[in-house]
Amino acid sequence: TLRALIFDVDGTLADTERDGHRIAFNRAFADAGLPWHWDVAGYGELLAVTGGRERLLHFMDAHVPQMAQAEREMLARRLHQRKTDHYLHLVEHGAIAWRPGVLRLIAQAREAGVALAIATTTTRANVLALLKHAGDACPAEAFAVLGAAEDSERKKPDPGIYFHVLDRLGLAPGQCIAVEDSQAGLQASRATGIATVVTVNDYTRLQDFAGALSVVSDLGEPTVPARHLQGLALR
Ligand code: XBP
Ligand code: MG
Repeated sequence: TLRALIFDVDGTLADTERDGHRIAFNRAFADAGLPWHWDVAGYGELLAVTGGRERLLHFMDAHVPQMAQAEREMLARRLHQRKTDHYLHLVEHGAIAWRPGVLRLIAQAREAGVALAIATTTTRANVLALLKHAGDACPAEAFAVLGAAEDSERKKPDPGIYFHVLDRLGLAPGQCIAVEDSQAGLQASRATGIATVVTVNDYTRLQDFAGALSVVSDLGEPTVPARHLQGLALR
């Protein structure tokens, strides 16, 4: 039986990348007087590298190859901190839209006594800010486990964060369903054996989702009375 739903954050709970992380990176670059600008399409390619700081280092490898390694890492850390400040500001000011159906599914799971968890590559502070902005619809306390960047040495597609969350839930993979939006996320969850629903977005819809339980355009809204849907989704 289903005991827990484990949600990815970026791209799954909310469309955080294009209007959130990307903008925040660009603001951090501008603050530092750097001529870098990540446009919407280019950022899609950079998303192949998971982790904001890692993504930035990857970009810097190509754009400032002459910079010494230690200096490059220091600059990346500084820019990423600044980027996080900007991201938190954007979230707090409502720049980020929650994806369709997410809050409904969360409410249904809570009603049905199915535990909720988070398994993300981004930081705990970013997740808490996002949840805080959702207000009563999705309080942080609704999640039995909140697994974030701080909880796994490696980022997705490494399954570390999912192993951490399973361990903290005290559940087996077969008792959970994961919800992810990307190939890297799916690879991470599948490596632990958790059945995974993929809810695609503009950045991920052409990726390879072999092994997914199902691939959907979004988590949608019920077109039948909620009581029927609840039986279907959570049996
Ligand atoms: C997606 C990511 C994150 C974000 C940026 O995370 O790869 O790194 O793009 O956030 P998710 P940070 O697992 O939630 O899909 O800058 O905090 O890394
Ligand atoms: Mg994601």
